Amino acid sequence: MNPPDVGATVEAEDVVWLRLDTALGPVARREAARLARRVGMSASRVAEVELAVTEAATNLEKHARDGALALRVVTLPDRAAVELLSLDSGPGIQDLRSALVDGVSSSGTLGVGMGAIARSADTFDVYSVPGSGTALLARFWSGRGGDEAAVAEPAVAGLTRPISGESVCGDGWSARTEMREGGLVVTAMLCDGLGHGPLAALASERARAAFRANAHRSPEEILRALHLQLKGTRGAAVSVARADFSRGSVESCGVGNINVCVVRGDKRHALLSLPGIVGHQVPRLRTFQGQLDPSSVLVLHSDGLSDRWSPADFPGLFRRRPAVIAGHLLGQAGVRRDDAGIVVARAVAS
Ligand SMILES: [Mn+2]
Repeated sequence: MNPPDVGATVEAEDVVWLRLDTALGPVARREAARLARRVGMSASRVAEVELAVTEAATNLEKHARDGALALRVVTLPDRAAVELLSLDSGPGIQDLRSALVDGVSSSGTLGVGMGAIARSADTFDVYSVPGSGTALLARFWSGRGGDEAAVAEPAVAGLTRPISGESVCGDGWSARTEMREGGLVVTAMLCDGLGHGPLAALASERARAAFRANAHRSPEEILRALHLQLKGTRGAAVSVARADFSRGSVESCGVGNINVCVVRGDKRHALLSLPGIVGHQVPRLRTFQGQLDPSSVLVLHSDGLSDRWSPADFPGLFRRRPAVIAGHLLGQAGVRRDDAGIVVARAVAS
């Protein structure tokens, strides 16, 4: 089955980030209910989402050293979901299997209540490294009802988080997935607007609009269009990468400091970008090529994530869902002193 985002421009609206503090439970519950109602869920489904999010919040409060919940609406052409990510930096879950069975979890593990979240979510996934941290994904589609396509996994996921103290994020992303000659092709754009706050966010918003209008072109042509559209803004670092999973090729065109890489096995292969500021001054553009295999993962991230991560630090992570990979990397490598943005794509077997 094709991923459900084929033929669609994939974006997610602003993420509500809730840091671990004393009022996490009630605030998370309220935000979850607001988003669930917005996508048209029934009252009973809203209640289930509220309950699951409250469980996740309680888990963080009781057991995590540091962490946050991210809540947002994810939209496909014909449906929408509320998505929850719970990200923490430890201590990790020693025994995931028993954590998922209610009543079996020993007290003092993060897993208490996780079984309830798993049962009510349409998609549930948890990745945990004992000693370092956990990423939990729960997705609740509106209009659920045994529809297999409704629970299939999108091939691409992006996530942004504003610098501490800001509510808007200057990093923005957009992606388009399509089938070409039977193979999955993902085109992804990540934009880091200079500085932070509303003016940086405006540059990213322009970049997203220009991407939507030009996503069928080559990465280099897309970047050229973005450069024109960002004139008069603060400017930005931008990369556009296209991964063709059946041909085994990736091409990338970028200006400024966006990290683009392909993870294959335990290795990370970087694709270069050029110096400059999109919207102000760009050099003669160049496209860089790389190789993919069907299980490779394409990652784009801004300098709001440390560059010093290695796939070997996260055993098994790059075989997980794109949203889990994006969430865990941002949670583990993200910095608080800058806007952070990441986009992850892989050809998920579904
Ligand atoms: Mn930045």
